[in-house]
Amino acid sequence: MAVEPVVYGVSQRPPRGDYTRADADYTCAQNWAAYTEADHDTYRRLYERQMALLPGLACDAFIEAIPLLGARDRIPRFEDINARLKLATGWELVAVPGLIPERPFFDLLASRRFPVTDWIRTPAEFDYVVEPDVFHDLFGHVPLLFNPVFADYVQRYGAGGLKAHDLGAGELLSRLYWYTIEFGLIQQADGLRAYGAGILSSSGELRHSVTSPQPQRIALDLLRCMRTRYKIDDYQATYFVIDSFERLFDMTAPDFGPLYETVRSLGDLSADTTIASDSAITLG
Ligand code: HBI
Ligand code: FE
Repeated sequence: MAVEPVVYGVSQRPPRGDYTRADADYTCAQNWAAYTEADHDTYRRLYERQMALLPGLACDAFIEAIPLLGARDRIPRFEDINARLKLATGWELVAVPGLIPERPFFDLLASRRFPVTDWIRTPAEFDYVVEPDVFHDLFGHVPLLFNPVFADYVQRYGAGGLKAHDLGAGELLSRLYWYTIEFGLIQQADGLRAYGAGILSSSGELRHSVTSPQPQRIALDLLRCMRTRYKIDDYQATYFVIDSFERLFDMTAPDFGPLYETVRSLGDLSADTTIASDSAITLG
């Protein structure tokens, strides 16, 4: 059964992936043989460039886990990573043709299956690709799935997403995903570091998010985060900072139902707004 592709963000641009090869749950097989030498070379060059940027900017847990991705000079086989990942945290990677609708996405996360887009950007998109490709998903998201506490947070996020979807609060919960799993910062003893996949897989935003005086950085507060709209095609104006994955996991223990009501009553905030209750995190 062919599934309907999903359109991401504000534009009605047709998605990149071939959704005709996806099952009803939107997963497909990673057609590793279909990758060209140019595809593998693009992965190798992206990997080498990003690895050189990590020291002093990426969080320790990410740097420790990166070698677990295995192949550095070609696109890894998801099954090779799964052999290690399942043992570490019970997660497994599943291939998808690209972005998928909220409900199947949350369904996969809730069952510890992480959807990894299986196509890679063209050489012309080396510096920026609009939709997440296999490099964004593998390099950005997968290493921290080897961290037990973070892996539990992502699973709990998925379970919460299913409830949010049924409450019509998917957009509010997607802000939490955006400002933690995609663009989150963490305060380490030796300074501010990135843990969000969107930052860790970006050649420009990694240094910007951790060192630029331009964006604001505020301590993660669930209510504040869920009120805050985000931008999908520019560096973030606001980064939310946690002090540990344990605190992030603990914060998401309560039922979010009442929180959604409060968010709705207080109204949304634009991505670059500052409010009096913000706990600002300063650089250095
Ligand atoms: N689909 N494949 C894929 N990857 C994502 O990260 C993703 C998605 N669909 C929706 C989505 N993310 C976000 O809107 C979530 O917050 C729901
Ligand atoms: Fe992502």
